[in-house]
Amino acid sequence: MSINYNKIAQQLDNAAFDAQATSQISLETPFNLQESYAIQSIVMSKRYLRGHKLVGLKLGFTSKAKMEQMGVHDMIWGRLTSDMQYADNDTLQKSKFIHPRAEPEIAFLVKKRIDKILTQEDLATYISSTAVAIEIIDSRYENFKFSLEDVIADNCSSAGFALGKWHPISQDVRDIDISLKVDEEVAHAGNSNAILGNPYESLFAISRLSIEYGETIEEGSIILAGAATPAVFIQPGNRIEASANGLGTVVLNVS
Ligand code: OOG
Ligand code: MG
Repeated sequence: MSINYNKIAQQLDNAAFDAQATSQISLETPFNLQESYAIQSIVMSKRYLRGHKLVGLKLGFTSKAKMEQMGVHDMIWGRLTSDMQYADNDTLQKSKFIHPRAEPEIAFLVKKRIDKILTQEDLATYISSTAVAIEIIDSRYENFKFSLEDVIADNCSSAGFALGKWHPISQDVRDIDISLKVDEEVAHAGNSNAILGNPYESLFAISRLSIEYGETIEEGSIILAGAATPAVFIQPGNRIEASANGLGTVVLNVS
């Protein structure tokens, strides 16, 4: 059976645009990993045509906590665009989303276009800074239920993010406590080493994947390493705060 990539991409783009959940695609039309990234590319090209700019990449399912929460088994990557970015202490309107969830993340800022698979020795050359972040994920699928292929096609549920203050990359982000508070109560707490052993591994992984998939990572790109803890559903009135030892905090308010 041949797959209509554009039809699937349109279905996902409509769901995001209308903030209306859609049915899980793979249940009707099975597709493989390569095809899921091809569909993600088409979804993104529709967003670029609406004026959204590519500002970075994100990894997902880099921790056991996230894989177990969502019932999947492998790392995924997606794209971050300009419209997704919120300032620290901004307010986001829940009605623009379907069923948004928040998770604490570690972010990196790219200093030099990445043209090789990075190793620890390359960090200071290619990465300028690191920060704590909140990621907002909002699966376009009903009940946040998907296969690995479904979620990749849906740009890995990417919907928003806010960054704390940038710190120099010399600030070590290995083995630090990271937590998410909702209305002053800790919802989830974890350790940054839950992310692939340590968050730098996410950088090494995305440098490899970007070469594999032909996506360049330009200077100034933001990279999200993937959540170390499960995500929480957010509701109007919530104040969401992520913190990481040595990196400070970042806040999003929900209206
Ligand atoms: C997919 C996004 C996963 C992460 O940090 O693991 C992700 C999802 O859970 O809907 O962003
Ligand atoms: Mg994430």
